[in-house]
Amino acid sequence: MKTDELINTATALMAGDKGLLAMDESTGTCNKRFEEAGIPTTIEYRRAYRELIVTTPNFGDCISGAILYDETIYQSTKKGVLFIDALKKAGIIPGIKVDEGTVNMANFPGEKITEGLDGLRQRLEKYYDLGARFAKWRAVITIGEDTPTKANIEANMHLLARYAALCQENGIVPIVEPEVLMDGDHNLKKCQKVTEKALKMLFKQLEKQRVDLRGLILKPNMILPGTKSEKQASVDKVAKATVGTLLKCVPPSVPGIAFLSGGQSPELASAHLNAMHVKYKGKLPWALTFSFARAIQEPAMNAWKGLDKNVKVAQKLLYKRASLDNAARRGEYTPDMELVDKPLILTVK
Ligand code: 5MM
Repeated sequence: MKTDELINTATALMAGDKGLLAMDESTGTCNKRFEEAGIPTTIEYRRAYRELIVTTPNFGDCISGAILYDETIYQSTKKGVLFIDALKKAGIIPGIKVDEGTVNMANFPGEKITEGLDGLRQRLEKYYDLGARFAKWRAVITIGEDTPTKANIEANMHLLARYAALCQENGIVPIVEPEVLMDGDHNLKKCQKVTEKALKMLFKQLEKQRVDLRGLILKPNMILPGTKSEKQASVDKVAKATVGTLLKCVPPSVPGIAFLSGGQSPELASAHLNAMHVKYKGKLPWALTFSFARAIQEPAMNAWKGLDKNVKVAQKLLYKRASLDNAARRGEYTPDMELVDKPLILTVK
């Protein structure tokens, strides 16, 4: 195992106040977001949108790593620069989503299982040669009346651990993402209980598969009530429940935790991350940052609308969102920063 390389990559991904950008929407998800924003759902529009992202000026100030998707990793800017090279030039480590999405789990109605282990070793070798230094696999846990079942959690976490072992064999840092979905009317306690079960099972499976925790990053959900829950929780309560759960379940040898946003508004996702840092400054064994997709991209995608004339504004919005998340990681985010119109250069480098 290339232990030093894995540790160095994981450390670089967690550096300073930076975080990760998930830009790994599969074609179906990207098209769905485009439809909502009124953007044509063609391969060229997807390419142009990803070009807008990877050429955002000074994006490397705020973002340490960007997660690409198979379609995107082979694409280039109009000037012919491969996206992966544009990222590297900006000081951003390229990563790649390697799961092949979720399907219904046989015999377990309402539950999903992630596919993608077949041929993964060969795909990882190819992605490494292309320049990817980290990968991502997402498992989905659904809260319902009779779900999640133990069998679903166990099967998903086993797959995550097998994926992580293969990544490490190939010098690629695995991001393990067990996402407990926000869909439903469950309360915060239920989300906490399910997330705890999933994380405990995940680390059990990782140990069984002999995964080196020093060369891995966890991408969990925050602990939140379901989107349809009558009782929403305060920012402080979410921060406390989230960090409390992580402290219970995540060994200190894990170098970093990078949250997904899961459908929270960009503002709320920043506020939650910020509250965790304010409350637990200097008390956490791992780095705590963001790996958002929607909570970074949403304002920019809506402003772009698929038009060249909006590219600059969209890039400013991307930069602004990411730099606000940097501020959150420092525990310095305040909602009034949202009102500043121009992109914020908040980081003191
Ligand atoms: C970008 O969305 C990723 C999943 O895409 P597909 O469903 O199309 O495969 C997803 O894994 C994403 O990286 C994380 O969930 C974080 O995204 P959010 O929007 O929750 O921050």
